[in-house]
Amino acid sequence: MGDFKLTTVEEFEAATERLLETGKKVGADAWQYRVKNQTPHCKFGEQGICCRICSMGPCRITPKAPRGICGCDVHGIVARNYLKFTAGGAATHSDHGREICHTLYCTDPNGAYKVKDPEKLIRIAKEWGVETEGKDIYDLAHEMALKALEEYGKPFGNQNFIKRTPQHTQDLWKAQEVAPRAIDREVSSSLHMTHMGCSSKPEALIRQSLRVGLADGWGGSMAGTEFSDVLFGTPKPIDTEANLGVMNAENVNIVVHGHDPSLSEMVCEYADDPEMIAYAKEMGAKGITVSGVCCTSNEVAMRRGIPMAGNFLQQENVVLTGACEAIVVDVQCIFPALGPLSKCFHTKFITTSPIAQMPDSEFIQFSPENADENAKAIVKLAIENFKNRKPELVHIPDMKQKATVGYSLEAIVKVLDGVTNSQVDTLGTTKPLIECITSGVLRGAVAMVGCNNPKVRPDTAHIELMKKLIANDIIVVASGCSAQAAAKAGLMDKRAKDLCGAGLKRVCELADIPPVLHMGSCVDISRMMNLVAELAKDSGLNISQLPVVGCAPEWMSEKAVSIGNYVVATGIDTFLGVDPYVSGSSEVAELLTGGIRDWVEAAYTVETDIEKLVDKMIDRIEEKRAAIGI
Ligand code: BF8
Ligand code: SF4
Repeated sequence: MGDFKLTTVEEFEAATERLLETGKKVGADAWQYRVKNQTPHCKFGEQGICCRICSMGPCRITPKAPRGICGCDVHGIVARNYLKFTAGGAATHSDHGREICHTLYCTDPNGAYKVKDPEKLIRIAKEWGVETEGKDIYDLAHEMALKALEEYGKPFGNQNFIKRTPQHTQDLWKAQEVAPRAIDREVSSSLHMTHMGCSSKPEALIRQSLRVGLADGWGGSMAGTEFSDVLFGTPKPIDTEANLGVMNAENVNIVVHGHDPSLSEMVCEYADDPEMIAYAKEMGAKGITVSGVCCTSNEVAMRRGIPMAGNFLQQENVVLTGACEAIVVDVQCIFPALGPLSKCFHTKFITTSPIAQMPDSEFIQFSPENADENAKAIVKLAIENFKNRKPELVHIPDMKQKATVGYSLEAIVKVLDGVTNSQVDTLGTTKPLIECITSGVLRGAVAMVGCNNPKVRPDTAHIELMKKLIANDIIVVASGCSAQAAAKAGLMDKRAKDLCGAGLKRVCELADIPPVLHMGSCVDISRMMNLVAELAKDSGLNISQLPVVGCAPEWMSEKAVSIGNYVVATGIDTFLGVDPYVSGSSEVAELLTGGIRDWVEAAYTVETDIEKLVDKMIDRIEEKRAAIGI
């Protein structure tokens, strides 16, 4: 292994402690302090048994008060809260997808946004039955953008992308009435169902939770992923680095944070511009370093190799380095704390989206029409801020790992093609991967996704689970903050193959891949859905029969619950390390962990003990193998 060694969570924590010391000097607040003020949490909220959807309430359910004023029982209240939570997540992912479709509509051969992957655009157009022959690629892009936007409000029919699933899945969804219709309709119907005096039957509310989740996973998120690839290129394996040490004390540091690549792509573009680099030098810096936090970081890491400064609970740390000239954000998962925190330093906190406006920020509204000039203005602002640094506050932890990222479905199919000795021409199929699984070289796969959450020691669950899975010859595909946890630890370094069981190690060597594959941001969990759909079709199995499970051990957001619902509804058992506010209702908990299996052939497991969580996943994978006789 040479000098390769994983970075431990203890080392992450020591680095954070040192940064918090800097914070104390300037009177900065941090989530580590706020969490103490917020705990213990409200028990009613934790169990999901508080209802405040009408002004007769809030009603809280106790043994003495088993029903709200309207007569709703605890099961109705918990299920309603769960559906609202899911709808929030589905709306958020899908609105991101919508923005991408708008950007696609604004593509112009001479403009800021171009079509970088015309083949993919043509492939999706053919899939949707759109004539491509002899059409100018930009005309096609505009036509497809309109078609994609129609998916949000189509009056009839289901999401186009669900045709990618095996027929069995489509039949099941139809029979169970969970096939997703127009995206906006599913979100609206969910909010209609949860209005005062509508649904209070847990089965109906949970069924709609699956449906609105599917509108996200096979609708809005998938549009986000697919058309981002068309716009910015389909990711291919690329080398990068992860953790705070990617920031450079001698350079102007710009940190991009959020989710929508339309902004970050442009910022990266201008940060690379020789004119801007010369300007940075003029201002006393050696150059410009762009790094990222959260999913926008995943997007630009996958396509440009831009280094990842950290994940969700590390967002304050980038400012605490004292070396961040600008933290530029778009939407989602952005701490409002960044406003007051940046005021303690010289950092410019730049918000750019009308969707995410925050106090103590500079708002530079970003749109496809002004992308060029505003990205340039943002980069300039950061450069001009370099001189305002306080050298005595600058400390960047010397901590980073190498990572190979960029494993889109297309890339995975390509790299794994070299693994088996199959004589048939398997190019373009997942058959080599299936052979690895059926032969037992790989036992199965786990999709590790989701956030950090102070309820779990940050990153520990992600890293410990992955270590045990790969040691057991289970390949891991990761996205979102889970992927960044893996990268920070070193699990996306190809040398991590030495931590694998013999089978996975061999696959890593033959295919020249790390054991944990970075599949992108959270909307890119749609890539994982496409992967399992292809695996099922190529193997002749149902998705639910594949030895594959999903896991979100440190999740926190509404989006994560929406994801969980579409992953389960697609037929993949999903393991959660944090309870989704449903413990107050035995009926809802039972439905989610068991009853829905009768509808969609998969269900949730909630387990807060990490050791038990990983063992349960391995057991489930082995059960699935046994059931299909491999
Ligand atoms: O969409 S994993 S903390 S950054 S919600 Fe957010 Fe969670 Fe990170 Fe990306 Ni996903
Ligand atoms: Fe209370 Fe019913 Fe109103 Fe909810 S809908 S706040 S349970 S009266």
